[in-house]
Amino acid sequence: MIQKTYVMIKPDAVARGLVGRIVGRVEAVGLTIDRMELGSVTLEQASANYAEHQGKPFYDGLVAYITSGPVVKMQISGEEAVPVMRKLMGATNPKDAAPGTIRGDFGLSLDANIIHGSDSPESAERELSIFFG
Ligand code: IDP
Ligand code: MG
Repeated sequence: MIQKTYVMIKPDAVARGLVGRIVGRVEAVGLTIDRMELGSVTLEQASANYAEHQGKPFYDGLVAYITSGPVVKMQISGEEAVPVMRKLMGATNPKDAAPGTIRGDFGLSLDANIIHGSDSPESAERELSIFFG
């Protein structure tokens, strides 16, 4: 089934000059970039995107980090785009992410883990509206 997903290259990856290599991997698996924008994340967008994590010990740090510098926001579509993107990203903690995945190859730590991707078609719809209206 053709799906849409929200993908965001996080501030550490933009600062480290990894945007081109990450976008190249998305294109290489045949997904389509419908929309792509460099910009910052507002506090409102960060708290809406990470609402499920409110109250957890890492929440404040996560919001501070994602609003700390420019990110690349993308709408990506294609066959099974949500799980395909999650597989391409790798496990949340770069230490557990397999080599060949984006987090496995570029991630430095659990908080600076390079990339965000929606975890379901329902999350994708919610996140795309948070970031693209
Ligand atoms: P996901 O990004 O793979 O979907 P989530 O569990 O939804 O992972 O967590 C959202 C983000 O919060 C992660 O990408 C990571 O940057 C951060 N995070 C998750 N768990 C922890 C933690 O235990 N400590 C610090 N940061 C965390
Ligand atoms: Mg998540």
